[in-house]
Amino acid sequence: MKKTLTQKILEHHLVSGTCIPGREISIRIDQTLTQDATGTMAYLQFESMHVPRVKTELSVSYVDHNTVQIGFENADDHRYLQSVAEKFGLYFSRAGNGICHQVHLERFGRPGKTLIGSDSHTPTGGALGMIAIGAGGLDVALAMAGEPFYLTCPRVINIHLEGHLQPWVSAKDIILKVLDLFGTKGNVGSVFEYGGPGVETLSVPERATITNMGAECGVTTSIFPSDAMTLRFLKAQQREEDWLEFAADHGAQYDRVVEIDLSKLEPLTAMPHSPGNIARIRDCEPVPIRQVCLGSCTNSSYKDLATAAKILKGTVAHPDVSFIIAPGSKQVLENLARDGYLADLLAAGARLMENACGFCIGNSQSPPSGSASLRTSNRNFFGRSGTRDAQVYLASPESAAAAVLTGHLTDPRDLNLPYPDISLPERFHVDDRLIIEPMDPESAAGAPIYRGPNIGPPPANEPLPDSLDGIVTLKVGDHITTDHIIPAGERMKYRSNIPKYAEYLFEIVDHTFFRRAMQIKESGHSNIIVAGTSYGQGSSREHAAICPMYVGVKAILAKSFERIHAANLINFGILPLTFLDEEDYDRLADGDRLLFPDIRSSLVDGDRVRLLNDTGGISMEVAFELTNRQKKILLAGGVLNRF
Ligand code: MIC
Ligand code: SF4
Repeated sequence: MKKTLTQKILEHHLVSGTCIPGREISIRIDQTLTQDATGTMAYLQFESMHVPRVKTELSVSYVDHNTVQIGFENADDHRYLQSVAEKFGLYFSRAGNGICHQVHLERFGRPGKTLIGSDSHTPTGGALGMIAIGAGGLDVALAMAGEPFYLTCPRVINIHLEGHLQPWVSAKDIILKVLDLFGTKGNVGSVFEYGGPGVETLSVPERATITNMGAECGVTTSIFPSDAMTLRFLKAQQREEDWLEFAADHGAQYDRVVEIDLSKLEPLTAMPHSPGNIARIRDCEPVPIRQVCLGSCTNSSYKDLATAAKILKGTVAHPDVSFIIAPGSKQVLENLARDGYLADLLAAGARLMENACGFCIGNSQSPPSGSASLRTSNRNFFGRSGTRDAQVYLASPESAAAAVLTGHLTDPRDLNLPYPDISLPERFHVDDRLIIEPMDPESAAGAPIYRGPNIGPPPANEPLPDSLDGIVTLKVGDHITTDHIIPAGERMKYRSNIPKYAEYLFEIVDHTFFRRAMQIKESGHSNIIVAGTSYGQGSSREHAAICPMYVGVKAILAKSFERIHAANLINFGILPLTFLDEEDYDRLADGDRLLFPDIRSSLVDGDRVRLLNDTGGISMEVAFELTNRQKKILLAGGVLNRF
């Protein structure tokens, strides 16, 4: 049988199950990555598994999210992470070396391998022809302990690229077009596999912009074939020995084929407040832009920044625009500096940030109140920038440079400048001295682990009780993102301190949530959250499950869930329940008392459970969409209990 690239890699790594779309399978994981904001918890969980050394081919711990050090918390976390990496056999990428996805692409990713990472943009690695999936930290900890990774065998959608991009249109516009076609929901359980003659016109970093933002569509991952372009990239990284040709068989069957003619694309933007809210820049109002941010883990490669540098050479940013740059890695920054592009950017007024997540996660550089910010990053959710009433637009580096010059949303073709052709270096200047290698097993045995006061214990849960007596602590609508559930930004330094971090649960939705939830818990009731569609979209942040668990949330009743978040809820023993009849959502209100008389036995025996709304005097049936393995985890009160 002719196979897709996805099938080939999955089947090669299959541990259990059959690769039939919709069925649960488990696969062997070759590589893992973590970043500091999810990593501390992942390693605390790994430690509690008592495995002396990681069992993967390669595991890397990155520090890129919480790099601003006001107070001791982040510094404590970094020190803990470094000591854990050295001891348990991981590579450690120090703060300053760059953002996990960009660095992993440059230095570690390999065609044909499997990678899971505790960050939702891990699929960036798919640009190298690997299966790279975002997961919760606990799943990554299990993979490091040698356990397989469970997923729903995906449907494979072929995105067939024809033609080639016109000047001023770039990779960002391709993925914005994909977002326009597929939207941000309804794609759970699919993989986007790119093919067609347009593929060979795209370099690996351009492919990475596309695979990175596939996460915004909610797909399991995105993947490109490994071809001559991949070899070229690996050669430039001085690691051509890692290359392997990998492609789908001719005539492979896809669940769906969607064609995009690259020659017809135009500069696009994702308007506030969703990456799926796509328009042609030409059709938009010329909104005044007060801030332009170039970089993050999307569009932060050498070519992205060099292109902007060439457009801006000899000019200076519009007086109303604050122009921020955050290169994806130290390698990008060093090469830009060596080739003169950095000087051009600085001369144009660029404010150089660390090679870290920074502005993307609202950790710094929040825009002025009520203003619009144009960013090349991947998310523009409400409140994420750190300024609640800011409007964030997402666009390409070309469009970003245009806004730097004009001070408003501008189609870069209207600049009437020659299009800057950037030739990529044959070989990048590569210096890996900010990556610390693991210790040899003998020295590692006696090596200490540093635990400053910000490092708490991993949180614990009890097994599922026979019945639940709960209160609806909060009822929310559709598209609740993990940014709504537990904010990042300045709160993120409490990632390794759950009791403190939990105080900020649902802060931007209802700041009284934490107090109410704790009162309900203390009164002996469970907390229950009622939600609309796509609950938990947006990130792999398992704190969006751990913190609710800590305050006593036992179930979420929603119209639908996002993949990574549903897996995280199960991992931490919170029941993800879906309405059988969506109209039942309207029959529940804040403060209602809900009784699930036989929750444990219903879970053991079937796919449904009856609940009584004691306040409204009605009852209804809701569904578990769970495998037997997931049921066992829930009965135990989470994966750690079961492990
Ligand atoms: C994000 O982009 O929202 C993050 C911060 O990278 C998250 C991970 C986290 O919250 O630590 C993600 O995308 O998974
Ligand atoms: Fe970091 Fe932003 Fe990328 Fe998340 S999306 S990994 S916060 S740069």
